[in-house]
Amino acid sequence: MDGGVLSTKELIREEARRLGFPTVGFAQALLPPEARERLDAFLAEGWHGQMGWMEERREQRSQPRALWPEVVSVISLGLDYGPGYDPLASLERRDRATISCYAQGRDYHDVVKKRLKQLGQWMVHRFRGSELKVFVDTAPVMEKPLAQRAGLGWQGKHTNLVSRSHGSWLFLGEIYTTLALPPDAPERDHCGSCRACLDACPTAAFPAPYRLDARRCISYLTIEHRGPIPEALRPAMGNRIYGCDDCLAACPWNKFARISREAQFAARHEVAPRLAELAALDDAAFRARYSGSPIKRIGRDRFVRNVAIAIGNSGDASLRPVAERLAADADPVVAEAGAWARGRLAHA
Ligand code: B12
Ligand code: SF4
Ligand code: SF4
Repeated sequence: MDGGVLSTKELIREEARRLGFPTVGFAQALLPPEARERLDAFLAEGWHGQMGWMEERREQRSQPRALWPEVVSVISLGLDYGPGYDPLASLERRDRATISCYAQGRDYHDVVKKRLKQLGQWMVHRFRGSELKVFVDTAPVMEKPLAQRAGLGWQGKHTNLVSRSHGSWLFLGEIYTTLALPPDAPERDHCGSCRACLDACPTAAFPAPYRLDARRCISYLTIEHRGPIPEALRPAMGNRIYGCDDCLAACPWNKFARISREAQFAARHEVAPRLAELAALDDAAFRARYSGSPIKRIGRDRFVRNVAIAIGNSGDASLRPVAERLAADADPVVAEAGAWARGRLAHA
């Protein structure tokens, strides 16, 4: 590689760090055929549940050049969100809600996208004639395999990217660029014989290591799944009302993770609010409370459906009147969950 190309890469890394991305890596815009095969297998099993959008644009998802033929290199960027508290501590406080630590602060989509755009503008200005596109989460991009190839970490047995310096607490974003940048060394798997994440899952959502049946995952059930949640899975949800951190928190590599310095990810409300308080939210109050948070996306009805299930799991007789009120909710899915909770609390 000539010095000019190397310095381009180092300049980008430096600017990315200045913008607050602690980890940055470079890869060719190519994914191996396994990425496509594994995506096909996941979809063929139906493990994506109601996430029908995963079936669309498979070609683009599994091959960067199918999404954008001009792309030459992929820059993977990670922003850490290590919590400054034990994310599982609230699981025992049964009159309270457990909300995933990724969703306690400002929506990472907005925070990461804004930074990616700033970096992109800087690159377009600095490297005239180059073009780029920025992505975080929602585009048809396989972010984890790309980040592994760029050396940010490896896909652990819980399927998420684990970093030696940030553990499991890392959001991912990418810049697809027409610049030819020398790739970094891919990270290798450091899971070894560990299986802590697999054993920690409350709903047994891993049919095998590295493979997730999303339909059983509490993150999917509370965020993506519309309509009533299958009854058999409700008891294991406990008081988790938005996302789930159990498999991530179990990972021994988190001991190297620092607490995130990102002020925007700091909790904006009480970390574990009272279920009774959340059950009382109407549409306007829900929107006001969760404006700018990822939670807003699921809407009041899906959110209160999840709260009703947590109430049913609370074993707390003082929440019976709350369950009673939810059973009469105008939304039929909330009402069904409320009636289920009322039944569960009848003998509490
Ligand atoms: C769909 C989706 C979900 C779904 C499905 C999750 C999943 N694992 O597929 C649901 C709603 C359940 C979900 C949950 C969560 N998600 Co999500 N999700 C995504 C999304 C949009 C696509 C992921 C995808 O392509 N899945 C399809 C499957 C086929 O791909 P895969 O998981 O990579 O599967 C691989 C393995 O199965 C592996 N494999 C299969 N067999 C074998 C065998 C061996 C030996 C090996 C080595 C590998 C292997 O190969 C496959 C391809 O790489 C990405 C964003 C994106 N665009 O990439 C975010 C993303 C993965 N989610 C993210 C987060 C933070 C979460 C949660 C932690 C949120 C929470 N706290 O509630 C949970 C974690 C649950 C979990 N254990 O995965 C982050 C993860 C960041 C990171 N460090 O990895 C991402 C990258 C978003 C982002 N931009 O930051 N998510
Ligand atoms: S997020 Fe929770 S439910 Fe989903 S796989 Fe991990 S531990 Fe299991
Ligand atoms: S908990 Fe263990 S098996 Fe799971 S991702 Fe971390 S190191 Fe790998």
